Amino acid sequence: MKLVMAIIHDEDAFQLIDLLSEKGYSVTKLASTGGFLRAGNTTLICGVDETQIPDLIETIEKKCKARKQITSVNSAHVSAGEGYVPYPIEVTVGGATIFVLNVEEFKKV
Ligand code: 2BA
Repeated sequence: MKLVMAIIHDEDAFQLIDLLSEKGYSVTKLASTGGFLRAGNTTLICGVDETQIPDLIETIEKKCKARKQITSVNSAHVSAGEGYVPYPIEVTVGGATIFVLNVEEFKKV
């Protein structure tokens, strides 16, 4: 058995969960926060048989779009005595960041 963790955009979450449920996958949605943007995102966890991994990843790819987001970083201007001056940068987020982990044991009691 494998555990798939997919970090996705909040806006893609419910459409993807609907499609995964239609296909018979069990899925858990966690509210998460990206360390870089400090913005909310969604982490889905899904325990599946190894043979289901290609279909699961294809389904995630189908529903999760890449998006451009603007964030600000601080630039030091110490010599000018101005402290830190924030300036905007554009980053591409997603479609999805996917981890596939081995599951040692799976039980429902
Ligand atoms: P965030 O950490 O908020 O990152 C959002 C986007 O910012 C990233 O998109 C990437 O384009 C950019 N980014 C992240 N760290 C950066 C850095 N140190 N310098 C410059 N740009 C940086 P994605 O790569 O698509 O990641 C989307 C979200 O997936 C991340 O949100 C994070 O929550 C998660 N993630 C991505 N890679 C991960 C990893 N290796 N381990 C754990 N979580 C990860």
